[in-house]
Parts: sequence; C-alpha cells; structure tokens
Amino acid sequence: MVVMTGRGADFLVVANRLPVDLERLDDGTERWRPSPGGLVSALEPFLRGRNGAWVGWSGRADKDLESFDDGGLLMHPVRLSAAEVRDYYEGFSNATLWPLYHDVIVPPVFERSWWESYVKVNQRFADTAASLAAKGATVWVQDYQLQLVPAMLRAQRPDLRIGFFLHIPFPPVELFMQLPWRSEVVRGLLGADVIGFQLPQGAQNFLWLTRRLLGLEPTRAAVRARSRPGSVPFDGRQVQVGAFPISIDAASFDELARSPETSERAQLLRSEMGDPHRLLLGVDRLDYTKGIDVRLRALRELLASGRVDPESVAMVQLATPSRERVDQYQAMRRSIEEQVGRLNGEFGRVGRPIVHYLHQSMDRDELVAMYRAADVMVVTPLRDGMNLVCKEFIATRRGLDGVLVLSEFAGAASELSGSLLVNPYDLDGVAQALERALTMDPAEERTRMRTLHRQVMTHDVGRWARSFLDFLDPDEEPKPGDEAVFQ
Ligand code: GDG
Repeated sequence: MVVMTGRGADFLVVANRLPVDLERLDDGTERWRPSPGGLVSALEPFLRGRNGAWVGWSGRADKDLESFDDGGLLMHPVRLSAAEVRDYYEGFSNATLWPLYHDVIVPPVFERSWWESYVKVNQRFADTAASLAAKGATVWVQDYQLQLVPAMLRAQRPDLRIGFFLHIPFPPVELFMQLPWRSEVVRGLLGADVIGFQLPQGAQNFLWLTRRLLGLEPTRAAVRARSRPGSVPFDGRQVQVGAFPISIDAASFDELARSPETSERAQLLRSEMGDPHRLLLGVDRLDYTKGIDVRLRALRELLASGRVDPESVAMVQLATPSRERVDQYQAMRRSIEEQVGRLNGEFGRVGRPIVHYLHQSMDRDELVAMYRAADVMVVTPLRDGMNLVCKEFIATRRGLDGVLVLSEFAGAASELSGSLLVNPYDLDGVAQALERALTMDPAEERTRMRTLHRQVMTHDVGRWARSFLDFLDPDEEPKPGDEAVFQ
C-alpha cells in the first residue's frame, strides 16, 4: 500500500514498465538503474516540474518493491505475480492484442483466462494511480497493455484529466471485431478525455468502432485540424480523438553522433568488417512485425542474381532479444537465424561473412556508432506503429549522407517522404529499392537526406509530448466550426 505524503502527484504517467530497471549486483544486492528511453526524456520536464509520479511494473515477477523518489519524481512499482506475467503480459498483451493490432501477421490467441488477468491487472494499475493522484491531477496512460485503465480510473476519480496514447497501430474495424472483448476495450479507452493514436487512420478506425459497437455518434474535425480527427460524445463528456506521431530525442542522437569517439568507433567497425564499399544496417527488436526476413530475402535475391557483388557489401542486423517466452517469437528466431546462415554459407568467405547478425542488446553509444557506420538503413516492418529506429538513423546524418529504405507500413512513412518507400510484401520491389540505395549517387542522397533530416530535427519527442498535453489541458475548448459529421 502506498503512503503518500502531502497532497499527491499533479502529473502521473501510467505505463506497463517503469523507466528504471532493477539490477542485481555481484554481491547479491539490487539497485535501480535508469533505463533511458525517448518517452522518459520527453516527459521528464513535465514530471519533475510538476510533482510527478510514474506507475509501472519493475520487470520482475513476484517482487514487492517500495516506491521511491528519483530526483523529484516518484517511482511507484506495481506488483505482478508470475501467473500474471504469463497471462496478462505474455498472453493477452503480447499473444492476443499485439498480433491483432498488427494486421494479424500471426493468428491472435483468444483465451478467457488471459482476458481475466488483463482486467485484474488493469484494475490494479488504475487503483494505484487513483491513490497517488492529487485532486484535479493529469494522468497519462500509455499503450495497449493498459486500455481499460482510463475507464477504471474515471470510475473512482472523475476529477482527473485522463489521457491515453497508443504506441502501436489501431487496427481496421474488421480485424478489431474479432476480439471477443471488443466492446469492453472500446469502453475502457473512452474513459479518457483525449485518446491519441500515431496516425489519423488509427483514430478514424477507433471512431468508426464507437459507432459500430456502441451506437455512438462521432464527429470529425475539419481537415485543417490535422492532429484531431474528431471527437465522440460519451457519458456526458466529449472525448477527443487525435493523431500524435511520436518521435525521438533528436538533439541527443545528433550530439552523440558528432562526438569524435563515435566517428572513430564507426570507422573501426567498418574496417573490422573488411571495409565494404556499402554497409547495410537493420536494427530491430526480434519481432515478427519487423520484417527482418523480408530484407534478408531481398538481399539474397540480389546476390544470387549477380546484381550485387558479395565483395562490395556487408550487412549488420542487430536483433535485440524480445518476448522470448512467447511461442511465435521462438519459431521466428529459428527461421531468421537459418536465413542468415544460408546467406553467409552461400555468399560469404572465410573471415568475410555477408551478414553480421547480433542477437543481443547494445549500449547506446555503440548503437549510434553503428548508425554512423552504415550507408543504407533498412527498415521493412510488415506493420509498425511508428518506428523510431529510422528517425534515430536520420538524426545521426548531419552530413546528409546515407539512404533510408522504409516500409510503407511503418507509421513513420507518412512523414519521411525522402526515403525509398517499399511494400514489404513485394519482394521484387524491396530488392529493387535495396539495389537503388546501394548505387544511389551522392547528389540524390543529399537531396533526400536533407528533407528527412529537417523533418526529424524539427519534430522531436518533446514537441510530441507538448502537443498531446496541450490537448489534455482543461482550458482547451473545441473551436467552433471545427467539427463536421463523421460518416
Ligand atoms: C513501439 C512500437 C513505436 C533497439 N535495440 C537496441 C535499442 N533499441 C531501441 C531503438 C529504438 C527502440 O529500441 C525501438 O523502437 P521502435 O519504435 O523501433 O519499436 P518498438 O520497440 O516496437 O516500439 C513502435 C514505439 O513503440 C514508440 O511509440 O515507434 O512502432 O512498436 O529506440 O534504438 N537500443 C539500445 N540497444 C539496442 O540493442 N540502446
């Protein structure tokens, strides 16, 4: 149970994970270690400046942990049992919602006991936030693991301003309709005052569903209000629904990329790989949505047909371990590793593999050196809410060199028009784009990268957070004339 001193937090973030990891030291003791990410650095100014709190799971099962103050920000761990990690997290979140929201690339599993656990855990997060929030506080709930929290929180604390942001795509109506608990999820989200999606399409899909499932009457904002596709009256309130494309802490990537240590490391990496003429790079969590196999197949085609000389290229594929206990992830890992082995077996030679495959996580300095070392960044997800990796690569290209090959089905595609856009289901198209990237002349490279770089440097994660929170501000009134009937 939380003992709050004073009047409670004025601004709370509620997310599946805390922005800190519990680290076990050699002597058997444990301590919290910051796990820096874009979200926490974007929200820090709001959290620390406003008596903030972060509610989230520590990442370890069956652990009772005290809340603690981290430089003016209250970290509040939520306990999950091992069974809840299995059912709420690995089950409902990652084997039901994740595939359902990503175009059912693999079949979602619908399992009643997982849903029950999801409800129970969402209730626990909501109860915790309710007990920590000061009167009239702002609470920002994050992502698909916690879609029931907004309504559960409102039921207890109607005085709060509640925002929700979905980091992954919100699926088309026909797919969402498969979910046996579809109305409950939509009602859960409608507890918020503002529901944010990465893209206008996700917001539109959601508005359609409120009509189809609950018989509500959504309205759509005029086209000029781009970030606000509309709103829907529910329970005596007007719920705002909009698109807020997330971004990265661009300045920090730029700064790190420009350091002499990074340049030196980048050069060393290239020479360790035998100084290939062109270096391709992929950086992903090892996830079936990321289309790692797509780019490996396309590269294989180019090598097999002789369009690309194996002596002139190398590729680094960093595949960070992820969700290793979920079945589909184990099968996918085997298949990708088989493909890498085959490519190297057929086209590599001793001391000179084509694909340098790393199944591990890398520290940020090394990751940025990788971005700097690469000539062509390959981002080919079958579906991705946004994809931050491509924005990070761009932020490291102050010199305007480098080419981005990007899937049309990443949210980022709508902003990054200077990239070579590909349909990841079209193998020939991906192979052609890779070939074009590998042979692009420097003038075209610069022109394209100039547009990309400008976009990323001026639309950073701080701007994203401010635009969402401006919306959530209680003074914000819908502007007359903005709305038209949504049909
Ligand atoms: C979800 C949505 C949306 C990866 N490996 C290492 C490492 N990373 C970092 C990258 C990047 C992040 O992880 C991955 O972000 P993505 O956006 O690419 O993908 P998801 O994890 O699927 O994120 C996605 C995002 O939420 C935000 O809303 O864009 O669509 O699926 O920052 O750099 N970082 C380090 N070492 C690694 O080995 N240090």
